[in-house]
Amino acid sequence: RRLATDLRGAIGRGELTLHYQPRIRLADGSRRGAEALLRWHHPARGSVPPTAFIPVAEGSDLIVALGGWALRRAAADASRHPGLGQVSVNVSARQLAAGILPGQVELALAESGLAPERLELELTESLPLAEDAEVAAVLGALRGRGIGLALDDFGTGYASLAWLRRLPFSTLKLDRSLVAPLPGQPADLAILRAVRDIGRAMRLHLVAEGVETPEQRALLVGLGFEEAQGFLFGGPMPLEMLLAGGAVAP
Ligand code: G
Ligand code: G
Ligand code: NA
Repeated sequence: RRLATDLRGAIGRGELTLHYQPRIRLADGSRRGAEALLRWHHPARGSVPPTAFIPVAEGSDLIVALGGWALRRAAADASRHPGLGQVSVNVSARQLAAGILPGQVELALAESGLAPERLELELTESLPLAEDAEVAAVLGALRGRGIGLALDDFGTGYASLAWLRRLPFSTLKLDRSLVAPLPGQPADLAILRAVRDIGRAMRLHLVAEGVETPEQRALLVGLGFEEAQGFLFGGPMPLEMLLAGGAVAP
């Protein structure tokens, strides 16, 4: 059977879960929040990695249903556990294009009673929406509600400066390909400094992704970065593990 066919029924059969990756403050290693990441356990296929099923879902409106489920689940988890901090949920451009995102967000907030400030939406430029004035209006309204908006995968070539300029982001997440070369060459540090300056000038939260070593952490602190995610602090993990302290920085 096709993966897409199985995935279509996965929500109803309760096969999806969320894992959470801690997002920490570099200054003291305290947890500021967590990114929700979908996990799919199929009875016969076993654990299907998101890199296998997200692209399949993105190929159709299936991602809209998955995204809606993730929003409701994450809001419910965050509402039940204030210690989770701000919860960041990945949003597909398709959810925006379908005009469904505002309703999904309002449903998740209303059902859970979560304060809008505790929700952040992560967007990556996977579809060419930047020209769409309607998208800017929808995102502006969400920001106006107090919901955070993060531009994800910044520096990969998909998440562009034009998007950053046009849309009301509150957070910039540096793709891990910018962090991986560290300590690296002078050029690698120059790029990070430039991104830092853009983030500061636009008053954005800057999050460095993919931090794996204490040396990388020290360099990022020295450059003035304030927040990070990465295996050094903890990978994606079940909620109970995160709440039990799996998030504490070394
Ligand atoms: O956890 P990692 O292997 O966990 O996730 C791989 C990729 O899958 C992430 O980079 C992310 O872009 C995507 N992903 C995970 N969860 C979601 C989700 O709820 N919605 C969308 N659109 N993408 C997700
Ligand atoms: O782009 P996004 O943040 O949605 O990607 C999440 C993915 O990144 C997940 O698959 C997660 O497992 C992976 N990831 C998280 N931290 C690290 C890290 O420090 N190093 C590497 N190589 N991957 C990471
Ligand atoms: Na993300």
